[in-house]
Amino acid sequence: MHTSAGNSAASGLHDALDIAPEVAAALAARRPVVALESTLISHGLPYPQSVQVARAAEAAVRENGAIPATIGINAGRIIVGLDGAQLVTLATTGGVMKAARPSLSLAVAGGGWAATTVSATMIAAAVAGIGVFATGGIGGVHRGALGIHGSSARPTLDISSDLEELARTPVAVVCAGPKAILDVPATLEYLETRGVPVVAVGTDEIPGFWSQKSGIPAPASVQDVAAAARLVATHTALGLGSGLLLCVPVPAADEYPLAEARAAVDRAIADADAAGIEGPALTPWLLARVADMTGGASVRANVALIVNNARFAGQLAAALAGMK
Ligand code: PSU
Ligand code: MN
Repeated sequence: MHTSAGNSAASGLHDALDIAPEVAAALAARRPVVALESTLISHGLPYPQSVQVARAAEAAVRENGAIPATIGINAGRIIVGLDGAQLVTLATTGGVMKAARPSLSLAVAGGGWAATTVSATMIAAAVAGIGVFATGGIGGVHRGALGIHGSSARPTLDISSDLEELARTPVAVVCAGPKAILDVPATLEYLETRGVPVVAVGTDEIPGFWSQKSGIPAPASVQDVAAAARLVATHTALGLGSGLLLCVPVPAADEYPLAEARAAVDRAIADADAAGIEGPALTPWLLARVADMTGGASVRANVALIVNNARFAGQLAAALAGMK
């Protein structure tokens, strides 16, 4: 429906999408589809793990009965359903832009390659008609965003646009919790204020991203994928307009232990403060620093949690399609 003036924004976005034929066919037939993001490929993980995880996440979605649609930007088009060669290009090309809501128009106008963060991926997924999306860990309130931290002399106010997007765009986002580099309690408070349900799956703690646990109670929990599907269907039926955050713990065998992760994060943040790293560069910088300090152990956990989230999202999309 692109007829009324009120839909002109969605219509403009829709006209910028190139939806892959397989994805378009699945959406037209109301078969399950899962959106996947591309910033974790281009900025979040080293090569070759970046390409491996992109492929493994798509395979996990398929194995659970849904069609994957990895989203990225090239030549002024928002591509919904990148092909294998495009995934490799995103992982191996220098200077790929990181596109979030504030930089989406810059990325489209720029004409080159850009990867989409959680916020930009949600925007494209919603306009394409995809209701389920899997990522690794969402962005959130950075430590030091709200007060003096480390060597920074002022609050940075660095709060990911992922949180605002969750408040305004109706997509169910599957993650392994907010990234452990963040102020997780402040991130949860922000999401509560902005009306976003945050729901842990099969646990009463917020999953700790690389670790199963965070030591922080979850605002709400569901037992399994069937209960998650009922909740997402209800949230959608109520028409509240917001997204919903489902937090699935990394499998026990693949986790990077919480105590070690905390120590590594504290050191990485001190290093980032000393080096003056800020803005969109901060999250990729911290992830890379922790990967170095842990000898790749954090990367192994990161890959595993992304694939596990894709698996869960595939099951969730399939369960939702079965309810219609
Ligand atoms: N999950 C990961 N690795 C990542 C990301 C998610 O396992 O790199 C990306 C997502 O694209 C998310 C972004 O939106 O990190 C957050 O960046 P920022 O803190 O600058 O908003
Ligand atoms: Mn930021």
